[in-house]
Amino acid sequence: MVTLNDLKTIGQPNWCPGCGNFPIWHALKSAIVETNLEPHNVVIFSGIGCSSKMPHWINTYGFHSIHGRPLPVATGARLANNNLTVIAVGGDGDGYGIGIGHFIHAMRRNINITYIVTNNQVYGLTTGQTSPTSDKGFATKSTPTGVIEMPINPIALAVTTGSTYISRGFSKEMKHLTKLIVEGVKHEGFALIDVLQPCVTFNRKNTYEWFSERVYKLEETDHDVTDKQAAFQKSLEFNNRIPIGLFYKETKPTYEDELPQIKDIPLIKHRIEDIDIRALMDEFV
Ligand SMILES: Cc1ncc(C[n+]2csc(CCOP(=O)(O)OP(=O)(O)O)c2C)c(N)n1
Ligand code: SF4
Repeated sequence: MVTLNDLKTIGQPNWCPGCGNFPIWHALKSAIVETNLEPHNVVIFSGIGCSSKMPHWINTYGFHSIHGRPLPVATGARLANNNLTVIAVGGDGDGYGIGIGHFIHAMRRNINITYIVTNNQVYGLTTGQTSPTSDKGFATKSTPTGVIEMPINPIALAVTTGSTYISRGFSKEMKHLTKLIVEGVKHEGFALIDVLQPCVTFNRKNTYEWFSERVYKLEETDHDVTDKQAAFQKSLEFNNRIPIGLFYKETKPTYEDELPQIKDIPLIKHRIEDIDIRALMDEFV
């Protein structure tokens, strides 16, 4: 049995005291323990940002990539060895800004990756600039008179671009978040877990208190997680009431399932001597 102790690293997180990344880190480790995933079969990919330092502090395999690129690197790993559990982590700037193209294409491919976005609605690591999910009017050092654009709605985007597991967690609800991650990891296909993650240093608007006054759990309503239209309707709620929990879930073949080359045997197990290329050579040479 895997324990939390097995996931301990020598270093400890250096996030600001009270940062919403701490409960996400704990929830991810608890989810690995709950699903009894052996650390050597798990790879956590990240981009660049405060939350992207996470792979350094969980004793699985990890890859701290470049800004906005955890998903393409994770996709490569998953295609090379689809026996691995592949998890990607990054901020809203990382995934919904510079990396948004990768986000959309990973969802429409339905590649089997769990993607946790620590959505603090600001750039934390670079000391507090506006992000793609900052609320309209939010004033930062990069937008001193307030953001003009409408924020990206990641849940709506996920519903319309084919993600087969779409959820939102909240840092203050760690057990609830753990359950979302457990289900996301077990899900066969692309799983999005967008997390409301207070940045206590650079976002003084979307605080723990601000979210606590607004969040409610979808599972405590009559929301039907198989109803795409209902999921889209719910995705539009982000004002006085903010839903958390599972918005949508669907079963369909993953990208890997549709590739006969790797469906049954992972690419890394193919032996070059087993591949007969004579017919191909005859055709082209
Ligand atoms: C190509 C590139 N552009 C810009 C940067 C500078 N940069 C580093 S982190 C970051 C944004 C961090 O915000 P977010 O992704 O939301 O993560 P957080 O720090 O809030 O967790 C930026 C713009 C970079 N490292 N690489
Ligand atoms: S700057 Fe914000 S996101 Fe980064 S560690 Fe501090 S509180 Fe967390």
